[in-house]
Amino acid sequence: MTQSLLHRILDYANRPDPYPIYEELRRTPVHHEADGPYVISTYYEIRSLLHDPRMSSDARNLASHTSDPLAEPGSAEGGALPPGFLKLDPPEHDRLRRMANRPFGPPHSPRRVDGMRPELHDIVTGLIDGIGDPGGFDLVEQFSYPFPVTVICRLLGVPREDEARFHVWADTLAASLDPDPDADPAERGKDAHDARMELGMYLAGLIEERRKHPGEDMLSQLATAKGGDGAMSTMELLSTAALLLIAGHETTVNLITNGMLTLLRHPDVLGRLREDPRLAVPIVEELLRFEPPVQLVPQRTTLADIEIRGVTIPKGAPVWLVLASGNRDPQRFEDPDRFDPDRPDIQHLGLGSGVHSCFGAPLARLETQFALAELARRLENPRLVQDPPPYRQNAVLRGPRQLHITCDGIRA
Ligand code: PIM
Repeated sequence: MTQSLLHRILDYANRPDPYPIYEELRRTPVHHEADGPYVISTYYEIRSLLHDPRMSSDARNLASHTSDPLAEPGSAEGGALPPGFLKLDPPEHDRLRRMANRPFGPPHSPRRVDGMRPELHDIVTGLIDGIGDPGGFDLVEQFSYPFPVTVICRLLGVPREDEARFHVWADTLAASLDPDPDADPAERGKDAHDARMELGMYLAGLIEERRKHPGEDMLSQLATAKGGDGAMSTMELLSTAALLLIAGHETTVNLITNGMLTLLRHPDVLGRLREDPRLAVPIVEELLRFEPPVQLVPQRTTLADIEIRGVTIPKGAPVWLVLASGNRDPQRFEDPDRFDPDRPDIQHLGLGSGVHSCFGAPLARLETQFALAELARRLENPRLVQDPPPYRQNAVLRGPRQLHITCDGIRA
């Protein structure tokens, strides 16, 4: 039996290279299979819907939760945390995002991310120094995972030692985004619900401590803030903290690993980066186009009937926006399947666009620029041991589970 395009996207066998499937998908820019989501795969249509106020990110606006295999039945109700601002619409989204931004970015905290440069440098140096055997190591375990996790813990004020606990919850929540058509949705919903509950209780304890003894960290600042928007309620604070912790955890790891994999497949670019670390800036942008860590945005729905490319998406229908496909659309990018950091224009969709455009983008960019520039400089003659590497199950948050590298040594 021929598999539907949706099943092929979700089929683990296609994880190393989903791009030929996206190419097929783009022949029908608004693709709809019976009872399934409307899948948008072309650049201009995705961008237009990302900016369309008739689109909602709030699962409570879905006409039917069951018709979308990605819907999380447990997430919006039933005692767990309410949705974070990623899954809310204006005006609630805007208020929470503005409040979260106060201790994170301009105009109130213009130095926050940039001020982390010395810390990022120290963490990267420590991790590369700690690579035991340069003759054979797993980059994910030794570097790509611990780096962003250490950074988000420091930024939020979450003890790094608790990582083993929240790692399990973060993984369960990331897995709940992965629409395994054979899995029992009730079971998955329950797992995600339980993980959110436990993460919420863990963060509640932490926030209580930070309220009593505030530090310089973001949790302390969020817990004690009284800006123009007032204070966050305890539940808002918990769901914002959970969102930032998980987002800082499950995405940059893949951007860094996809980045090193791509550079090892393009040794000319890796060599140029070694000579000139400033090239890390366009390299990271081209990576966000070429191998984005969030392949598709699965949690949108329509607040009204929306006509696009001659198809009417009915109100309340689930919509998937396949960012990684839009990024390879030949109508937008010349020779889209070529990795080319010298492109004069790399206006990718890798960090989204519109009101939900990635909140953590400045940090994700800086972390990945640092990581790749230092790996390029310090690893002597690095090579891939296995190509393609083994991937994580997840089709939405896509990246290698391990990246085995061998090199001749580590430079000082
Ligand atoms: N996580 C962190 N930044 C963005 C995400 C995300 C976006 C869409 C779906 C799943 C995760």
